[in-house]
Amino acid sequence: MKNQDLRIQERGRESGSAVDSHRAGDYNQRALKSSEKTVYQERALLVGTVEPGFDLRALDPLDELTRLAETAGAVVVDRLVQKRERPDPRTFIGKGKTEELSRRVAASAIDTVIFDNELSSGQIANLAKDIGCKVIDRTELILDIFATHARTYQAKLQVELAQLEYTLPRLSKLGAHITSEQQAGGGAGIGMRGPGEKQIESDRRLARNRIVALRREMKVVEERKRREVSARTVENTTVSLVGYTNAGKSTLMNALTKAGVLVEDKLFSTLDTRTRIWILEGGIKVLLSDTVGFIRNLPHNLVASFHATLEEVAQADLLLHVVDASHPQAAEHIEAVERVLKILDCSDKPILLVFNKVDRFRDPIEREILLHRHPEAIAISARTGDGIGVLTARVAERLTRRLIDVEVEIPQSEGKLLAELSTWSVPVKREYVDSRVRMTLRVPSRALYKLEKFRIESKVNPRPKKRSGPAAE
Ligand SMILES: Nc1nc2c(ncn2[C@@H]2O[C@H](COP(=O)(O)OP(=O)(O)OP(=O)(O)O)[C@@H](O)[C@H]2O)c(=O)[nH]1
Ligand SMILES: [Mg+2]
Repeated sequence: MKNQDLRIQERGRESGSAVDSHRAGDYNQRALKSSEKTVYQERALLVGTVEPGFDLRALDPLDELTRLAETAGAVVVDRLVQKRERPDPRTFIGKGKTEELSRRVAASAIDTVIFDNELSSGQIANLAKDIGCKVIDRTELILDIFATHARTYQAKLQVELAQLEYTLPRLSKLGAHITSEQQAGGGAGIGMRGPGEKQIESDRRLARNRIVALRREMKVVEERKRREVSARTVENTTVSLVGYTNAGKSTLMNALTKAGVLVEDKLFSTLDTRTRIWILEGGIKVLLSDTVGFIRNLPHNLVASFHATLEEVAQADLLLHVVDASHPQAAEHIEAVERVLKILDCSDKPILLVFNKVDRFRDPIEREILLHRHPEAIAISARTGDGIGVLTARVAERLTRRLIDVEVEIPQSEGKLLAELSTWSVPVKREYVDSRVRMTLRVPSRALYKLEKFRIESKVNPRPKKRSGPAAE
C-alpha cells in the first residue's frame, strides 16, 4: 500500500499540499476510497519466478496473478517469467532481468509492474528506482482488491488495518529511496514523488495511531459479532461454506437457499459473510453461511483481521469445503484452504469436501477418479444442480448424528415455544394429550436447556436414521 501514500500525495497536490491534508486529519477517509484503486485501468506487466525444473508448457504460473490484476481493474499488457532458484536480495530477479524489465516497461508504456512474490520493502524500492515505474507485489494487490470490494463497516475496518500493518514497516524504506531520488534532482514522475523524511515520520506516526485506534474498534466489532453469532447458534445448527476464491461457494449458496448472493467470475466477489436458512430433507433447518474465499499466500495480517468475518466458520457445526474440481491446481487450492483453516484454529471441525463444477469434466471417468481418490467427498455442479440431492442428504446425515432425541410434553399455553420449535428442532412424533402436546423432537444439544422443564426422557441417537429419497447413503 505504498500507493496509498502515493495517492495521498497525488490528492495533496490537487488540493494544494499533502502536508495540509494530513493536518486536516482525514487520513482514514483517504485510505479506502473505492474509486482510488491502486491499479485501476493501469497498464500492467506481471512478473513471476518458478523453480528451474518447472514445465511452463504444462501450467501457466501467472494465471492466478493475471486474474487478480484484472479483478483489480488493470489491463495486463505483458508478462515475464523467470526460472530462478533463489531470489536476488536486491531486486528479487537480478540485474540482467531488471534491465530487461526496464526496457519492456518503456516499450509498452507500462504503469505498474506486479510481482507474484512477496517482496521486501527494499526490493520494491530498488526495483521502482531501476525500472522507473510503480512496483507492487502480490500481497499488496490482494489487499487492494479487498479494499475496493469491502462493503460493510467491519470489512472496511479489517482491510484498512491489514493495509496499514503491511505499509508501516515499509514507509521509511520507500521514503529513503524517493528522497534520494528527489535529492538527485531527477524527480520520480507522477505519483512517485516522496514527501521527504519529515513527512514520512509524520506518516508513520499517523499510521501507528490509526492502527491503535483500528485495533481498538475491531475488538468492539469482534466482540459484538461473536455475541451475535453465538446467539444465533445456540439453538440453530450452522453450516459454513469455505473454499478457494472462485470455487463456486456463492453459486452453491444460491442453489441451496435461493439467497441471491452475487456470483461473478472474478476473484473475491464475496467479502462479507451472508447467512440464510437452508432446509434439508426431513425438515432440518440449518443456517448456511457463505464466506470470503481463500487464496494461496493470503496476506497474513489479512487472515488475522478477517477473524471476525470468519466467526461463522469458527462456530459452525459443519464446514463444506467447496473446491473447483475443474481447476488444474485443485489440489494446491485444497492445501491452501486447509492451511488457512489451520491458522483460524478450525482444522478440527467436521468438514465435508465438495467437488464443484463437475459439469466441466469432458469425460465421466474424471469424476470417478476424483471420488476414488477422495471417497469421503461429494461431486456436484452448483450450476446444473447435479449432485445437490446427495449433498443435502449427506449433510442431513452428518448433522442428524449430532442431534439428540428428546421426549417432551408441552402445555398448549406455551404458544411461543411451540411456534419456534420448528425453527430449531425436527419433530419425529406428535400427539395431543388433553391440553398438552406430547412430542419426540430431534434437537441440537445446545438447545436442550429450552426444553429442560418439559422433558420426559432423552437419548442420544445411536445411528442416523436412513432417509428416503434419492440421496440416502
Ligand atoms: N461450470 C460451472 N461454473 C460454476 C459452477 N459453480 C460456479 N461456477 C462459476 O464460477 C464462478 C465463481 O462462482 P462464485 O459462486 O462467485 O464463486 P465463489 O467461491 O463464491 O467466489 P468468491 O466469492 O470470489 O470467493 C462464476 O462464474 C460461477 O458462475 C459450476 O458448478 N459449474
Ligand atoms: Mg462468493
